[in-house]
Amino acid sequence: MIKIATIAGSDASGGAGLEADLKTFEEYGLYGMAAVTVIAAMDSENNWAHRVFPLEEAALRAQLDTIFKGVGVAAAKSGMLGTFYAVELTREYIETYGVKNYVLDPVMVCKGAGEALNPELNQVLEKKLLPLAAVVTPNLFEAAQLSGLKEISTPEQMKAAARIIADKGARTVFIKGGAKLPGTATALDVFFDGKNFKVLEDTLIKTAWTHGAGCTTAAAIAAGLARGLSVYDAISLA
Ligand code: PXL
Repeated sequence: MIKIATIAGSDASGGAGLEADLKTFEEYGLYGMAAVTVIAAMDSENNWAHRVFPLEEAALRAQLDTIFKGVGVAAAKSGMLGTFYAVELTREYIETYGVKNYVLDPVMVCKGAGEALNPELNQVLEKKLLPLAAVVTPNLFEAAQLSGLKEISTPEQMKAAARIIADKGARTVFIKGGAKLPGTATALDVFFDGKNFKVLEDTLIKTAWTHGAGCTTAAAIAAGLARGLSVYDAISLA
């Protein structure tokens, strides 16, 4: 079977994180593996705010060793990393094992949280992981963080951000506007491979059930790459 791994947080609710990734890998008929970086849960005593419990460094390294040294992968994705050592270990394993099909989901915020999880950590992620990424999949908030642009509220601004992020090293940038672009009548995302832009538009589905949409999208892109699709086809199918 074709093998694929996620380096991500566990979301006890099953909607996002590695649970969403593994379900997505299964839909693509792949053999999925997971290295847990943090355990995320929602606090019933505090308006269901997210609580994040990082795993210790040795536990993460042991999992990465099992996956990359022991089994091997056709593709990998990373999601919520949560600590500086998780960023550094991800860099080390993706680089050491020459993983070309690496999708970086630069998780910086959870839906409803509103604020960046940790700005310093985001800078390290940008420096160490962007240059290794076959595809990086920021939402509008993450695209603003990665590009340094203050506001991204039009397709033109999405394109400007994509160009800046590509210049920082990612081979392909896929910015998810989704339903978030102000005044949008469609779900609108922007693809940029360093040369060509493509705007992907589809019907906007009005729903509150969007928890984990970003994780699922990035997992589906990685799964498409593992199956041998071109980057554009993997993104478009995702
Ligand atoms: O959707 C972002 C996200 C990623 N990873 C984990 C999460 C969440 C949001 O809840 O819990 C583990």
